[in-house]
Amino acid sequence: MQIQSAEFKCSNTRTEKLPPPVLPEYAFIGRSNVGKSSLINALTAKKGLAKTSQTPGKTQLINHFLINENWYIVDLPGYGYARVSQKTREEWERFIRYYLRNRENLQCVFVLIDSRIDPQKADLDFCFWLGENGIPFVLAFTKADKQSKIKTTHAVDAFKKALLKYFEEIPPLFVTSSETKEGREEILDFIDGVNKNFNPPTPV
Ligand SMILES: Nc1nc2c(ncn2[C@@H]2O[C@H](COP(=O)(O)OP(=O)(O)OP(=O)(O)O)[C@@H](O)[C@H]2O)c(=O)[nH]1
Ligand SMILES: [Mg+2]
Repeated sequence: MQIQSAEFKCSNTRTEKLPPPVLPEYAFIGRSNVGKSSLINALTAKKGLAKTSQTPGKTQLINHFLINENWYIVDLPGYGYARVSQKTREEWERFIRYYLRNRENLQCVFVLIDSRIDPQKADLDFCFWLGENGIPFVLAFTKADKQSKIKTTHAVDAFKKALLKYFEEIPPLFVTSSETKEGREEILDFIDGVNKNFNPPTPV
């Protein structure tokens, strides 16, 4: 898929104010600083589209980006960010989980995993929660440019192994780098395929 246009649409802290659910939507989520906003910028080839930062916890809202005027990417706040109050963290969590369970045009969640680290409980728990709730997801391993291919392969295999303790099948997975654009074409092709099967909700 070619990207013709990518524009910021809106930021929200309330699910009632989200855009009408008439276009296919893909949410990007993962631990703080994993590279969600950077991957969104790499996919859309628009550097400053989603705000990135070396300081974890940069994205604190649900941000909608309209791509090619016919689908949405959603940048979500990172989970497991320790430097906000317990109360704030719980509020984010509730809001994000509510959004993920109820958003009718949500086609698939991209769970981003840092390819440089061992399987983390927070990531596995989140995948299990998605599975339990029947929310389709894929995995995107980030920052692959920061280490050798063999190390990335080991990290991916370790994560798959951990998932297979609970799941019978491994969801589609992508190895990515926002620096080298590795994985970009594959992700865009995947989204293109899903978009083609999207049926907008019938108006009541
Ligand atoms: N080398 C390299 N650095 C990356 C890559 N992706 C992200 N980074 C860096 O990692 C840091 C965090 O990236 P963000 O995209 O802001 O991460 P995020 O997941 O959106 O973070 P929060 O919004 O705070 O949860 C930034 O310094 C990025 O430049 C990558 O693929 N390769
Ligand atoms: Mg971010």
